[in-house]
Amino acid sequence: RQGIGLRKLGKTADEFQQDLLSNLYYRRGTTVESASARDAYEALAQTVRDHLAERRARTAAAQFASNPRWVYYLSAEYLLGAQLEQNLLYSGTGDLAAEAVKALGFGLEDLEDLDVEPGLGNGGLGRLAACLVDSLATRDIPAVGYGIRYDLGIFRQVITEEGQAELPDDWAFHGNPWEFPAPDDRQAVGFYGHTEPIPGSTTRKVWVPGEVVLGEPSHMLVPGFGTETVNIIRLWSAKASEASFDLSRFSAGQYAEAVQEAVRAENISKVLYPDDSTELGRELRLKQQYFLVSCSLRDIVRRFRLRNEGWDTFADKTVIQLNDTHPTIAIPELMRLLVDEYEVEWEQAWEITRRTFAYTCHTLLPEALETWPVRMFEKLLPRHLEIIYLINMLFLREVEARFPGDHDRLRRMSIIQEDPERRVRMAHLAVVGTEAVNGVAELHSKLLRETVLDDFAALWPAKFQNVTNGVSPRRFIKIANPRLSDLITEGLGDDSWVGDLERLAGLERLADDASFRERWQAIKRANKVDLAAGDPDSLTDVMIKRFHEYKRQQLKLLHVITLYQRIRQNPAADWVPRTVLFAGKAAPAYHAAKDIIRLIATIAARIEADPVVSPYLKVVFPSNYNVTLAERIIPAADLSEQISLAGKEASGTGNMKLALNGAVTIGTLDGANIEIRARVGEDNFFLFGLDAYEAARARINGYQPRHFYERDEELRAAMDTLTSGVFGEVGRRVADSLLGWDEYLTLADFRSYLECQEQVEKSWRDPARWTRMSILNTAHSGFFSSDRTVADYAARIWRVAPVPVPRED
Ligand code: 26Q
Repeated sequence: RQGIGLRKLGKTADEFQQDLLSNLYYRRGTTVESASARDAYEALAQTVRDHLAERRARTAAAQFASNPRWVYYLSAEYLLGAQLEQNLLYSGTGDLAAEAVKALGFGLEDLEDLDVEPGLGNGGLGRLAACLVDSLATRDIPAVGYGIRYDLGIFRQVITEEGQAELPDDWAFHGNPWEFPAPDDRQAVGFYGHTEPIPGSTTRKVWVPGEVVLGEPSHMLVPGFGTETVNIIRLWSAKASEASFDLSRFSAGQYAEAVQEAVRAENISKVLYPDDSTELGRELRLKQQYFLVSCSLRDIVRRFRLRNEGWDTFADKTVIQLNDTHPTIAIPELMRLLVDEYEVEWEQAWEITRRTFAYTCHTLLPEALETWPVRMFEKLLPRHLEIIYLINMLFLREVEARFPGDHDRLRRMSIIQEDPERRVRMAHLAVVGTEAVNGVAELHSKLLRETVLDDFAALWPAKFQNVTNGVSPRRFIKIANPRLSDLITEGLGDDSWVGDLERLAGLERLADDASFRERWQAIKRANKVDLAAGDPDSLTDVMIKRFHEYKRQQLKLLHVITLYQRIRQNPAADWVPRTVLFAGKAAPAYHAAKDIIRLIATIAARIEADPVVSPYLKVVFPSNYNVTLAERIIPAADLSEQISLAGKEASGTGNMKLALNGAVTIGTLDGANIEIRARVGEDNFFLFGLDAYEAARARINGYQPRHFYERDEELRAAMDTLTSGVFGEVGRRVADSLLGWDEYLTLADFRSYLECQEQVEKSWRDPARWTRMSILNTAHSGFFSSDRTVADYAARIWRVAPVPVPRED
């Protein structure tokens, strides 16, 4: 097959134009004269996709030839964001494209509006997966991300009189131009059924599944920035097998029954669970998890076997990173494949498995640690339960040998929880079956070792690591904030900072340059004008994240109510005008979180209608927060609200995106806030509230929210307003929950927060000072690039090196 040359893709404006035109005619069957915006969009997407596909082909060849250790990232969620702009940037075809579509009578922006974001994730964890695969490709690391191709992504949020309502997100309605179907690589996944012993073997078993579902992969291209590498994420879609269509029932006119089994099978990848903490004990969720795991592991094993190497090299050629416990069944599944299907001895299989996996934990909330009822496991995955029991027995033997007679320790550490019902503890399985366990920020990793996983840290101290999260500088500055990007490039002399974010430190010297500061400030203002959320000269105060009580949107609301009351009492004073912007979704079944959304809408309307207060205070709630909206809000933010109760937010990544774009943080000593503050400097960060140890102690010492209510007049006034019912029943419910128990110590931190906000206003009144703080935040946030995060994983956990892809000749 040698000597066959590829027709080169257009590299000049004329050639690119030609390619675009070909796609318009031959793929869309449309003429230039009759092309709609959608025709133009589809033709452009095809043209850009071809550029990436060509690189992809070279990448696959180069990576296969180097026979590296592969990184496989397993994640139930990928929150990728819109693809067109990123792909234009990464393929270097942005300018060509702008010119070419202009000739068709369209602007690039019009076409970008048609580019739908695949919302295949809930929030932080899914977005982190997207940033990490971006940086893996940027660092030339051979990697595949595995996930689920949900037909319906995270729901579309609409705000009504009753608060949040949810609509289905049929993201691929118009088709998805960025996807490459690979039906030949489909896999069969078993569920239910029973196991049978194999005569003469104590460890091997035959699993006879009761149901078989097909997994069909398609991939999305993941280009690296400033490199030739194009990796992929492989997303599995559930398909009923032919046999599940009941032709005899159909012939008998029982149409619904005829397809019942097929519908059941295909429901597995129908919809993303819209919950970002717990969705207790749903069988379909466990099915999704096993579906992802089984398809992906068979694909990984298939790829390994292409080389005909012995199993003893499997872990040298494979590392599988588990994005939280959601894909943890991969541990017993690999054991099952090795022991039952490939007849590897249990001890060798266990060694391979442990050396292959690593686990990232993303929480500290005890209720967010996944457990599954043993009964459910037994029914759905009978063979996996047997394997888990065996793993647990051998593990507890190890514990017993180290801590003889310590029965309480055995009970605490067991993979099986006994009371009040028998459940499988996925985090314990993940720690036992992996070589490395990491938290996602310094404090988080430390608290993991000291609290939820303390027994495991005592047994295996070397297993526990920290890898602080990071974000993609391409998506969250270069693309989201073009004005600031251009100024940074000018200030630093070149644009190498986009792929080497620590270079932002060079901006430090410009923080004292008055003309640079003025340009910086003018850009913030222009971004606010674009966002059109409020007066561009007001302090734009943003809290953008999922709604959860621990994140404490309630605390921000108490601040708003207090400002409202202060302004009413003294309308003539010199108030700092503020626009408070909230955005985020609540899990549909999380009523307390939805109450808070409704309360925000109520208070926003009340302020809007008040002529005394509205000149100084505005509350806005743009609906349907997603990656695309984040890219518009973040560049316009002055103040970044990171006010979770210390010890609850594992890391946060929105905090990094905002700091990078020159928003100043007001925050607690929680998650990555601590590391942000250490880097940007105490003077450029507004700190308030209890620390994690003080918070834990307060709870132990019998914390009483009423104590704070009684001693703080303004707090009492704000709470009484809620209780009075002027903001409706929701106001009452929120107040009752705070006064009754206040799980997240909102009232305890209220005064400290308000005083800190006064410091914010003092700084804001001095624009030179504020702008200096803003510049220094950007200058010292280079550490929070996901390129650095990936470099950390590569060096300390994966032990992998880059495989550069040669340029096209
Ligand atoms: C689990 C079982 C059943 C149904 C849903 C889930 C589920 C789904 C999503 C549980 C958790 C999630 C997502 C969690 C998440 O986004 N965590 C965030 O991860 C970020 C990246 O590390 C951190 O920055 C945040 O601090 C953390 O909250």
